[in-house]
Amino acid sequence: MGGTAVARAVDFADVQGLVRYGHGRLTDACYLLLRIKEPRAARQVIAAIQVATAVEVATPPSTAMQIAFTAAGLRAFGVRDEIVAGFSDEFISGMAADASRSRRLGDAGPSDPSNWTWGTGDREPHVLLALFALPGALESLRESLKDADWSEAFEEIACLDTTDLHGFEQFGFTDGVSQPAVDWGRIRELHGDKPQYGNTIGLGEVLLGYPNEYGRYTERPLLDDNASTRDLEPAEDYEGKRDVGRNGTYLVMRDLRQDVRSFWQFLYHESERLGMSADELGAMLVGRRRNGDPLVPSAETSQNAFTYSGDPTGTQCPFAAHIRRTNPRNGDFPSVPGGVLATAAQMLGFRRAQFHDDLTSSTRFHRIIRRGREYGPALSPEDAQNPAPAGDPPRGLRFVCLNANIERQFEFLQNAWLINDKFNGLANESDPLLGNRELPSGNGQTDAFVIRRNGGTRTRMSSLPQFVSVTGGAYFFLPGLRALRFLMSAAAGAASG
Ligand code: N7H
Repeated sequence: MGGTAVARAVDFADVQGLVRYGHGRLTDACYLLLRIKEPRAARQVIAAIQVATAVEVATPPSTAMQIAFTAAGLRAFGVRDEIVAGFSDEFISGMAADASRSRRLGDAGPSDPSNWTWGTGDREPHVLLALFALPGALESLRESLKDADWSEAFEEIACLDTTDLHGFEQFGFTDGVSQPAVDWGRIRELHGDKPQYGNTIGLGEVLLGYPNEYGRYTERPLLDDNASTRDLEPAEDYEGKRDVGRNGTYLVMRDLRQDVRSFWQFLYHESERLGMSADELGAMLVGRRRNGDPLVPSAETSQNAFTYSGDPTGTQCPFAAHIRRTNPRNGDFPSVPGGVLATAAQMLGFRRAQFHDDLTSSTRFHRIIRRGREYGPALSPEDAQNPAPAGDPPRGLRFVCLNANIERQFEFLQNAWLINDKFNGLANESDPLLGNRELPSGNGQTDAFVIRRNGGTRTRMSSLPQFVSVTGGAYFFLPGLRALRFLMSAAAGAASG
């Protein structure tokens, strides 16, 4: 560190709106995936785009646009290698370019990148332009972009449409209940070594250029302070450096196709065998009922004020349930038996396992902000009983999440919590919604789901079908507005680093 860090307040005018707001009112949305044909024309188009900021306004706008770039996209714009090299390794190598990363993400079998409709080879996007609008206003927003320079600037790989399912996702469950609260005011003390569970995360878990939950600054490109970099914000942690990352975040996008018919057909069939309703069994797979209520008691005023500490045996909410995997909540549970060393081992993920322990590590280091949207026509559980007609349209989730450290947040969650068949001391179970049904090596099944009941009885289901497959994906950098202008300027190609 080149000096003492001086904390500065967040300039919301420099943060893209999507980080602070999900644009929920703007129910119509689409994602344009673009490749650059001509960098000069592309820069001009982007300079004319009014990127929505995180500033709170009295009258919310009727449309919003956000922009993000892959590492290949930054290079295609001519951004110098030294600058691109300052971003994280995962971002630079991309989601699908490396077989070992694909294996870690579980992108195998039907989800293998070779089957994706976008995200690899010449279908790897350079630019993501996310458009949001009030009902009926999306088409004119799209058209407004397409002036003479547009077709010179870009090749459009895909326009990913979305569907407003009024707060539900395609399997029929309430969506968007739990999000971490971001410490925008920077009032929280950040200590990597103190176990604590809470829903608030440090700003540096989302935005680059601020301290994260370890109290450290995440790596990002820092440039010498000179005339060409003067418009960038100064780095807080290095005197004399300007910060390309400040107020930016990584945006992870995964196109997830959901087989709603096989999901409900499985639930109806199995629930009858087990003497419960399909809704009850579905709630066990998710960890919440369809109305969003969690399976463990929560405060009356909130569907999100709970931990799993009152359910150490997984009899209320199965250990493998989707929301218990994706946010185990007890990871920081302060009273790990065995004192300080055992607590530290627990936090680091070394402590082997009683059933009720979170085998993993501290939850607060692995939170993400979810900003996805559904696509395809809705299908009710009743209609899902019918076989698919010819030409049944695809449906699913355009999963989007924001985080400052892709490896420690999204990738950890996907690998250690979602697809890991030993999560929480389980065996042969992966995430019941999203997990693959066999190990990436092909040597073993991960298609089980176990329900534990009071008194120690267990009901084991096997042969869970694969309900979700990946059809595309990429890692993007969603810059702050100053950094956006800088990256699009000639200076990013010529400035000294
Ligand atoms: Fe998940 N689903 O419909 O069942 N998810 N998710 N997810 N998910 C959540 O809180 C779903 C996916 C998380 O804090 C709910 O919004 C489906 C990926 C996290 O308690 C429901 C797909 C990843 C949470 C679903 C899908 C995550 C969460 C409960 C794919 C990360 C918050 C409602 C098609 C890599 C957990 C809510 C918490 C909640 C569903 C994907 C993560 C209903 C269908 C890929 C962190």
